[in-house]
Amino acid sequence: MIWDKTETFTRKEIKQIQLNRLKTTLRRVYAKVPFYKTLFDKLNLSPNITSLDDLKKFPFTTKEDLRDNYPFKLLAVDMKDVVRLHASSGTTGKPVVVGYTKKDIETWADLMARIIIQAGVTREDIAQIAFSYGLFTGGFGLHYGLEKVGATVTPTSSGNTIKQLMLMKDFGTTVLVSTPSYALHMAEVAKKEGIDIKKDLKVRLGLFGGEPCSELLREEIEKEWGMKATVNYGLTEVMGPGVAGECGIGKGMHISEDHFLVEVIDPDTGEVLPDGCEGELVITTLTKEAFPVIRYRTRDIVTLSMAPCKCGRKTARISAIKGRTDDMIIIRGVNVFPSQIEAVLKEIPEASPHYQLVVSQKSHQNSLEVQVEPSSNFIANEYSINELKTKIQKHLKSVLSIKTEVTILKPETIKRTEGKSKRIFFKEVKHQ
Ligand code: DLL
Repeated sequence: MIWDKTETFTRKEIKQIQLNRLKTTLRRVYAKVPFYKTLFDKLNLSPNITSLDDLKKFPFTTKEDLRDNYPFKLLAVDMKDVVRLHASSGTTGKPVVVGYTKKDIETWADLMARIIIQAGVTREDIAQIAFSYGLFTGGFGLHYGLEKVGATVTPTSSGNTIKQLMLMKDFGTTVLVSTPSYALHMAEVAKKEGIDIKKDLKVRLGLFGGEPCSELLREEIEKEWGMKATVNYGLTEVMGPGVAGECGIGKGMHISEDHFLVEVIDPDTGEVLPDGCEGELVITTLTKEAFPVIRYRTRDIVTLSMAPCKCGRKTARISAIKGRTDDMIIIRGVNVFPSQIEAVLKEIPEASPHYQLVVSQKSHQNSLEVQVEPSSNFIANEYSINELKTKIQKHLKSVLSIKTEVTILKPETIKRTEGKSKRIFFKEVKHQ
């Protein structure tokens, strides 16, 4: 089912809507947000554009710009029209604060409904939302969309896993909403509690997001839960969840292009790349009232495809997020993304999706240690552990062209999380 007919519009029709909305957005930010007025004036840019191509002339907005204007300086409406504030999950310093008008919240619900419907949710479903409800946008965003499509919502929020499982059983939950890593953690806890999730629970579908979901993680979740796992994407700065999501038929995540204009750029030069090239996703909001952003650099690495999908939608699709530009680690001159490590681990049946990366700086050079737990059916002894270590090391070398340390950890050594998982750790090593 398709929620909104604009999802099936031709490229020409989509572009026309984008152009009209972009013209309005640029004029609005110029008139209402001093940050953009100053920036455009400095660069001698008129907000009155004539084609979508003109957007390329405009500067990017970065996370630093958002932080510098903390908390409310980028709002394009009066505070009395702001009905909600959310903030991004920055671990250090001030967070990025975003505002929503009443209409923004309605748009959010509608865009979430598109994603929820395309993932396969119906009015018959009982959906448990195990995202936190708070400054994080995950809980509220999914909540609005699920209610809008008429599903029954259980807003359990994150944490208290045993209770989550009890409610799932008692309520007959059919849809799980969480980060993919939390879904896997729930499956582990269920096993310990003697719950057979495939038999005792009715969960048939997962809506996962907020962090990368590698194919290894997806397969493991689907195997453990006996469910279909779908992924959706978004970020606080442009709305929260609801930017893009999978339809379960074609590859990649459909973007609501009538609300978000996307570009893919070379993160080093800022040059706009042709479709199909890997680069950083840049988003311009086209309908946000309270907090519009122009050419926002997401730091997420994707490829973009304009090919129509078998599901009937003609909107552009982004690939799974390959990584973030700020998650990229450089090991002896080679760029390494966690997703590359995950792709290697997926090829090795004895490895589990539970891994972390430890980067140490030795003799002015970074070295990388991949710590990984074995899969649940792995029989550990000195010989098998060494063999697995060598196997992973060899695979990594062939993909990354660098030598890595590999450590096979005991099961359940890596900290499980109820929200987003942290994969990369830095270790200071004194220079010898
Ligand atoms: O994570 C919004 C969200 C909540 C999306 C729930 C989907 C579901 P932030 O906390 O601002 O917002 O974090 C945004 O998380 O730039 C990506 O790096 C990452 N991210 C979000 N969804 C995905 C995904 C929410 N499906 C940042 N795959 C983004 C990979 C994702 N990374």
